[in-house]
Amino acid sequence: MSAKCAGSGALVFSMLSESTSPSRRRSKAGAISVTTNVMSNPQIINNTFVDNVTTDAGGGTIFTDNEIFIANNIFHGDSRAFRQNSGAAYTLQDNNFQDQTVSLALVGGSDYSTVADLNVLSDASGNTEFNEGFVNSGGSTDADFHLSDQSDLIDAITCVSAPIVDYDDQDRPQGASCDVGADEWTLSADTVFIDGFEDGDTTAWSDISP
Ligand SMILES: [Ca+2]
Ligand SMILES: [Ca+2]
Repeated sequence: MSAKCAGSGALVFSMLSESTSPSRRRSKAGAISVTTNVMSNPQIINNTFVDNVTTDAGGGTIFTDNEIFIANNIFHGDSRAFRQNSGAAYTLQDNNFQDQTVSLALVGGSDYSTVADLNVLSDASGNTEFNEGFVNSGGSTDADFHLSDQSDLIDAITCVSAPIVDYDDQDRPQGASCDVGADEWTLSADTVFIDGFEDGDTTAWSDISP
């Protein structure tokens, strides 16, 4: 799991509206654009979005003119994760935000830059700003956006809205509850020591004899 998208078009969720220039629409939506009357209440649940920047100052990773339900997602490194347009009804629930360069969300014409401010809105709740603890959030060739055992997002949410399998086709939940994002964390089958000792990682071990 290492796909990243800079600029438009990781996934275009709907047809572009005839009244909106396609190029302008793509510049406003880093990943998903939802236009009016395309479908009833689309749901964006348990995804991991990384570096879906927009080229338009009024854009967001998700840009919507339509009612939308957004829950349990990771938004990392975007310019702005969510843009509500035209007063569209929305739900922002149990999403995690990190490293947005403009704001977390533009709602009702106002930018919200912290989850403390965002969660005051009646249609936003449980959103967090934890460190995701990705396996490797580095360069595009070696990035791995699975959760590591150090992630604060493991077992962080309920499973009420969550899909029953994760990105890896593993059952969800693993452990006590569901994880935020596309990956449900689990120990790999060949893991013996959680600190990676059997793979040669001795950093967690002391070389001082008792
Ligand atoms: Ca879990
Ligand atoms: Ca998994």
